Amino acid sequence: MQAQIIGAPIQSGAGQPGCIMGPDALRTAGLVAALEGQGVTVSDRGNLALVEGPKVTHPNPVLKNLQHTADWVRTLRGAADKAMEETDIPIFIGGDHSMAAATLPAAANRAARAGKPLFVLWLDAHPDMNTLESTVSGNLHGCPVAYAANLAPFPVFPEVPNPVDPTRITMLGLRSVDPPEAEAIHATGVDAYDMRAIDERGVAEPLRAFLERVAAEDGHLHLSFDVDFLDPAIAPAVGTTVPGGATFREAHLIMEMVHDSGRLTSLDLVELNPFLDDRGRTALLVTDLVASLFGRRVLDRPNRPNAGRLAA
Ligand code: Z70
Ligand code: MN
Ligand code: MN
Ligand code: MN
Repeated sequence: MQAQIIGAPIQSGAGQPGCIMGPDALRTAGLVAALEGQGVTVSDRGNLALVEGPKVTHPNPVLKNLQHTADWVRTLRGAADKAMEETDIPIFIGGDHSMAAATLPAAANRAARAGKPLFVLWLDAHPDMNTLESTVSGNLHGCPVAYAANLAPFPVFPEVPNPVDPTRITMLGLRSVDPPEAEAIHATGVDAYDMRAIDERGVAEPLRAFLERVAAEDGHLHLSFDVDFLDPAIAPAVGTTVPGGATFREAHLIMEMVHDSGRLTSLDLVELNPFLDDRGRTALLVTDLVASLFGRRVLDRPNRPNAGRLAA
């Protein structure tokens, strides 16, 4: 299996700086070795350089870094559409979650070309379903799902020829949802599990049902992993920590189950803010999760590439 790594050092969609360092922190933590350790042939394409695009404006004055983020989304969209053509599994390392405004449409384009439905597994404390009108913070990383699913006009971003079907999105880990986002989840039929649902049902049951749907429809599967899905006690390197997140064991189990499904076709690793990390432990944890996602099993753990490095 081949994978490309595409670094997207974009931080203008988040509320505070630091995600610009995310791709390099993931490489420093051993991401390439973790993948190669699972037999993946990796081509690391380095970090993208921003290409400035057409001038964009929007009447909502609360929107932050609109031009810069729109330029990044356009730049990454081009690279993502290309990577989707070139490799089995593009791995987009960020960078804040506004990246998904490029990677989701690119994944949907590839699925459409293949004549398959696209499924999205969204692991995040947040649904990121605000529109350019509904956002209160003005941070564009809170908007990519609404854009990619074409829930509202986003004239500042490129056209979305193949909108993501909201009923084929499963969200796990939600615990910070704005009222318009909750409304959008219900109105569109996104399959969403907040932490209460996970406490009551665990992650395995809803995830198994989702993966069975993907298999039954012979779909593509894009996994978008926001580091704030994890509990801040184990993953402190995120700009907005939300208590009560996924545990180490829940996260690894999800990765193992997705691996075993054999369905993964593209991946985002987003919102890592190394400026806020503690001796690299969050970057190392994400790298470790990626190893599970690509097939490392519990009994292989003594051989894991990052065992005992940096983190105590
Ligand atoms: C809130 C907003 C958000 C992080 C996504 C939060 C958005 N719904 N924050 N990821 N870290 O600002 O729209
Ligand atoms: Mn997010
Ligand atoms: Mn989030
Ligand atoms: Mn494998």
